[in-house]
Amino acid sequence: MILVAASLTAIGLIHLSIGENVLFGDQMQRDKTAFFEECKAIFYATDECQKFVKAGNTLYEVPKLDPNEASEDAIVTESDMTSPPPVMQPISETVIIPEGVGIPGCEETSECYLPALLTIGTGTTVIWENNDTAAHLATSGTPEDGPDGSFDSGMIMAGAIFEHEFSDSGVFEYYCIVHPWMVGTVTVE
Ligand SMILES: [Cu+2]
Repeated sequence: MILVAASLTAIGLIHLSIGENVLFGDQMQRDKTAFFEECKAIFYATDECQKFVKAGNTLYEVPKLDPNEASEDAIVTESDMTSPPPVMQPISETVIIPEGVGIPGCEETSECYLPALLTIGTGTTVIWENNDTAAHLATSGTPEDGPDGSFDSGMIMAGAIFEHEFSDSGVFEYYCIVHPWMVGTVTVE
């Protein structure tokens, strides 16, 4: 509710400032036109009126507003429209399979995969990196119910990696088929 109110206020302020700038620019133009009419009435006799009879100006031409005087809002809007869209960077997260997890014990502290609980956004690629001397897997599912088919690394050899990109949100449990005490969860938001 507060956020909505704040953004409504912000929109209101933006409208106000745009409105004022338009009025301000309009007023400037009116002033210049009035000044030109005064000069015309006295046949450009004063020094201030001489700018209307300089070379390049016709007698009936009102000098245009200097582009440098254009409001900052207009400049910002223009550059926003012409700037290229942001480039999406590939996002990845690494899960380490630590040394020694082929022997039970790591499950007591939930350290068979590091981190065992990983939360990512959709489109993120998770890289399992096997730092152990034995081969391991990262297979979606649970030791109790078996593989669920979302992803399966197959054997990740010592020193090798397995990558999987998570396109859909959800909670993905996984485990190591040959060392079923090794469990982890990827939560995709
Ligand atoms: Cu294993």
